[in-house]
Amino acid sequence: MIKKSIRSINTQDAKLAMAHMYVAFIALFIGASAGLIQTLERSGKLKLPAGIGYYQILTVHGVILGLVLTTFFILGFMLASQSKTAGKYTSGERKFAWIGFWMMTIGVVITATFILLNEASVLYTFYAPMMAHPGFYIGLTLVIVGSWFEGFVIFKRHARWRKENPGERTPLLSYMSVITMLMWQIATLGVAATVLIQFIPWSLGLTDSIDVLVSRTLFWYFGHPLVYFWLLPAYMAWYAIIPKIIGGKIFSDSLARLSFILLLLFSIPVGFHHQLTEPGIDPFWKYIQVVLTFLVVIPSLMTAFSLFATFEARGRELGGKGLFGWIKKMPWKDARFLAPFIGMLWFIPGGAGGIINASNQMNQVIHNTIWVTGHFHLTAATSVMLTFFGLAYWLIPSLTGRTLTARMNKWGIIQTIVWSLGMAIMSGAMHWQGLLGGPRRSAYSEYLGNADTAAFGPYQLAQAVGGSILFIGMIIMLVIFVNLAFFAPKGEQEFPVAVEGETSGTTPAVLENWKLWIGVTCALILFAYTIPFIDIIQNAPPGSPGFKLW
Ligand code: HAS
Repeated sequence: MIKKSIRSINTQDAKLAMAHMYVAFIALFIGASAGLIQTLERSGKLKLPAGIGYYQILTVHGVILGLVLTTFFILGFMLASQSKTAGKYTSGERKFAWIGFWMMTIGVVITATFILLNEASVLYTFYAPMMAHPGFYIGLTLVIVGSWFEGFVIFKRHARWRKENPGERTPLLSYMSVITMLMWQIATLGVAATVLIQFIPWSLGLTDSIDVLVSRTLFWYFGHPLVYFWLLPAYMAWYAIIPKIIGGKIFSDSLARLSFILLLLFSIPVGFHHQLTEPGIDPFWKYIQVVLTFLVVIPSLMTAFSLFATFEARGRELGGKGLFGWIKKMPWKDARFLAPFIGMLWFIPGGAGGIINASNQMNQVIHNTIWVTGHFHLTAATSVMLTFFGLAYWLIPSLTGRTLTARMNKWGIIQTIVWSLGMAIMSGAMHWQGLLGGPRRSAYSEYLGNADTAAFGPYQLAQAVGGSILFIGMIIMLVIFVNLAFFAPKGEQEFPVAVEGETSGTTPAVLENWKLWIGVTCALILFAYTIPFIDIIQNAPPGSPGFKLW
């Protein structure tokens, strides 16, 4: 008998979420292929043909993976989660989300075109005084404005749920989506300001100089919350989905909400920790932002505590004995669990590396070295990406009305192992080479013939080996994606959403007081940025004429 295809959420909403997934996985293919080319080029194993430059490939890699894959996957996942837990969107809301989706997609095409034409090889941070073609900035603006449209849909759906269910606790995944998008909307104001007020007029020739420090400060005002924008959806999965997959319950709904509130408060006023070595910013304000950075570590430690509690409680329920007996009771053969769990494990060294980065004195050692590249390949490209892959194993079939077969589950396990192995080799070598002073973002990384730096050879080679293994991991992931989207047997795949444990207590209503939390977020931002920003503008050196790439 042919099984019927049953989608786990409203069909129209599922199509909307899937549209995001298609773009995300095409981006994975393009971006990860650029990553392989880069490691081979850096290690001297490949000479790029046809005048293609190292920085061009690096820009493709950073923009397509860091900005496109993440944003599309995250929005698709959040729309699906909200539709599942708060209920379907109205046709008006859905239309608004589609407008956002198309704006983002057109923006990506415009940006990618100028990168491919080698007129925007400015990397994903597009630091002035490097100047790209105006099309690059215009495309990025469209991506951001499109994402705002989708953010407003998420806010609207949440508000509608509250109106429809007065006095009730809101669905956790919808609440978390609102916080993630609030953080994103507030943070992207910084990048929108620098692009609209500084970069676009400058690249169009309307102004003849740019204030470099203002542009970098506005970028990093956005850049740190950007990395939490990647992390928070992984935390959504860790808090609210993984407990269901292991057959357990959420340790505490209030703790989960509180940690998201703290991430909202502290992830924005910390951008200076990316600028610790930069002149022109008063050290006092760098110190204040480093203190705030250490505060943003707390919700991650709360998350680790909560996850341990969930795993241990479930493991003991299943008969696990002793301090670590629960580990044996986890569903290791389920790719939906294994991939995110390995992601969590990698977040322990990844997070420790972040704490090192944030410590001023140690930052002087690692800043602008390939250690930093190692750090974000552990946090973003491993913890977050393995969680996203783990989500895809059930999310894609549940959106397309198909099922995850035992064979695809096995491939998911292989993918997790391959990805971890590749990343351990590549990121490990990056960390080590960084400690020895190996620079990041340099096309001249080989140092052939230089007695001191020729020692980097083995590390570069290890990165090429790790990068090649990761490329294989990416291909396996794409095969699984295509199978789950188009070929897996029709049927119904569970959309796992956990409920909280009986002992977790009631959730305080103050956690849903948006005026309060938005107010405190703005106050903290004003406190951390107002005086140093005025300082930067008042004491600005003459603007830079810039270096034109086109
Ligand atoms: Fe970072 C640079 C500081 C987290 C990404 N970071 C970057 C860049 C990126 C990035 C992309 O202070 C480069 C930007 C560029 O291009 O220049 N980072 C931190 C700190 C944290 C941190 C303090 N970063 C992340 C995350 C990222 C990310 C997350 C992406 C997703 N980072 C920095 C600093 C720099 C920086 C400086 C600038 C460096 C420079 O000079 O350029 C913290 O949020 C980390 C807190 C995390 C923890 C870990 C908690 C562990 C958990 C797992 C529990 C495991 C379980 C399983 C339960 C404290 C939650 C256990 C099971 C068993 C069996 C054991």
